[in-house]
Amino acid sequence: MVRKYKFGAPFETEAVTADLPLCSEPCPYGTVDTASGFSFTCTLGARDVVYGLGEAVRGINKRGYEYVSFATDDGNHVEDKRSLYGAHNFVVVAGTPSFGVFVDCPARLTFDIGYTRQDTLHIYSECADLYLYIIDGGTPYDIVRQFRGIIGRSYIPPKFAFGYGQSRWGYKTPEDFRTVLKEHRNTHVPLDMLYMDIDYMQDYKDFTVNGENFPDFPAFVAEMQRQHIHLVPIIDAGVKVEDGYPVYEEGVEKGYFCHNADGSLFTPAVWPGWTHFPDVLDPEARAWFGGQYRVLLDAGIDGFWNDMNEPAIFYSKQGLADLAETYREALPEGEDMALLRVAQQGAWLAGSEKDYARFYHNVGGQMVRHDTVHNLYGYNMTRAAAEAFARLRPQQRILLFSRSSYIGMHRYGGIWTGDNRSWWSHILLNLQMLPSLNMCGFLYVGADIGGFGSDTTRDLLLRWLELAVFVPLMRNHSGTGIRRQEFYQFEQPEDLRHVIRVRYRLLPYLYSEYMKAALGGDMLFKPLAFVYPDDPFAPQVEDQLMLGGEVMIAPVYTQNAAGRYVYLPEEMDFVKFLPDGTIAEQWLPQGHHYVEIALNEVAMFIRKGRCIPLVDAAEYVDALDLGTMQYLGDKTAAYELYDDDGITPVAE
Ligand code: MIG
Repeated sequence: MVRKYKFGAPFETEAVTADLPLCSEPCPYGTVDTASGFSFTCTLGARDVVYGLGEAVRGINKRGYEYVSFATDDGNHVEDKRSLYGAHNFVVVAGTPSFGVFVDCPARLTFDIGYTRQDTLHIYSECADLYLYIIDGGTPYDIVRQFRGIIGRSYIPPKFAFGYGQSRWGYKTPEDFRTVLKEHRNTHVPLDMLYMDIDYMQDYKDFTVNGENFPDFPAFVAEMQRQHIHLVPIIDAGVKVEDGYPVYEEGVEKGYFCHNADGSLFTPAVWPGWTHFPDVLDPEARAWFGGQYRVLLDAGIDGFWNDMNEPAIFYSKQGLADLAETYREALPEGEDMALLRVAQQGAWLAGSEKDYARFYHNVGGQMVRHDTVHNLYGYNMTRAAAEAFARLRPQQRILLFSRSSYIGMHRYGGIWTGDNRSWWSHILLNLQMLPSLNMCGFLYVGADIGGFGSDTTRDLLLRWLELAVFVPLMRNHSGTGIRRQEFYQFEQPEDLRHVIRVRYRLLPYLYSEYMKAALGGDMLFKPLAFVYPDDPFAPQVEDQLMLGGEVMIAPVYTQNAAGRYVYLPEEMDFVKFLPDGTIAEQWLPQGHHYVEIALNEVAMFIRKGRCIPLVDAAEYVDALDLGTMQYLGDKTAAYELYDDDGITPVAE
């Protein structure tokens, strides 16, 4: 059962699509206090597990730390980070009984999950204008499915988006892209997507292409398409301030950018230099901004990634003015002190709270201060694009994912989890975020394989790929200036080829399970305890996941390991894709096992009484041949395959 409560005058985030009556009875599972701000408090049983929060650090069980929903551009995803790029305010307390809490609040919100007191869940915000949803009835998994039922259907990407993609901040010229493609095709390493980072643009201007490097961009897009490659350009939130740039000029003229309290335009600096933020919370401005994607669609583009939409701010004009003021004040104290204070304040300029409280959105004629709706920006930037695609390309699915997000955005696009590092711990973090994201409706998700920051190593990349083989968004991406990490940069590239090819062998299965999850309001990745609710050990498993209805994954995520310990809640078929193309299968009984998994093997487990389809690998998704299908697992079982043309939008 879902109970909806209203406090104050909430901002309509449109996270929830179901039309629910307001509940007037007291909240059954916790104490709500709105005397000053909002506060929800409840007691946690000694063994209760708390699931949820989507994109956040730490484990599948979120208990024992404090998390803050405030979309933040922070590329240092260490354990004590309270905020990442998204704000996903849904948790499920698995106890007796279990219940779920969704706080639909677009301002800063804190989840103290047994942090201050180990037996207390405390959710609070300065903002007291919000909707609260309390969900109960059944297991944690049942509660998640009820929640998914009220927030609308998850985004469905085109089928090609389940292929492998190569990305790098630094690819600039057509030659750069051709080289990557050639390396893949020459050695038959599958590839469906090449991602274009900010360097394809003219001076970092959205919806422009560098004319010197790409004198005929549509021809280049067509050249790539002939080789079955989809180019996926990045779009940033900030629109460059530059006379003669039509997006800037039209946005100013029509009043579509965010403004200061005095009505002047808010001017943050991001990659293009001075920019304005399109006011995507205003439906008219949103439609206008979405319409800008058309120039790239018309060039043949069929996929995009939306970046910097927390929105990230390097500094603002007003922030610089404050800095100058600090400098002026500090000068009499002597040069050293002045420099110190200037340096300190300079470091605080990026993503500064002050800036987020300086600018306004126009929502139905009302001035809404940004920090009160901060977490909705990436959501609505992505919604702008998706709504435009529905208008401009009604017969076609377009690939779309975003860095920042809020629940509700899952209907419009996927997400990637931002600037991770080439750290072993980030393979595990990648795995642990998957079920949490799925709980919040985000199914088309993935992390930068190999790590965005820091120098990667061959073994790290291999192990990461061996997880990513199962993850919908499979993209190798890295930052500029660090070690290159395309598969062909390493010795014995045939091992990397083998792993990537396994993805394509499994692709019909993964697509089928993805579609079933999207159409059925289900999770693709589940914690073990969701599937085995009576298993006493399952709630403690933090490094294995159930995938779809048939599979369990348990990747190796430590360096120099020849295998790992794994827990089987029931008898399972231990499957290994060996580098020579053959498959080893071994039925293992319920219990704890040590399994050997070499660096160039992909391992997975198939549940008792289940089987999965498998096809021959191909170099791109369209070349997969379902005629080659065979089955793995229990050969007496049947598997119901979902398939479609992968491009026609699926009617709701
Ligand atoms: O400030 O476009 O997360 O994937 O390569 C960095 C350059 C901006 C951040 C994204 C990353 C991308 C990078 N961007």
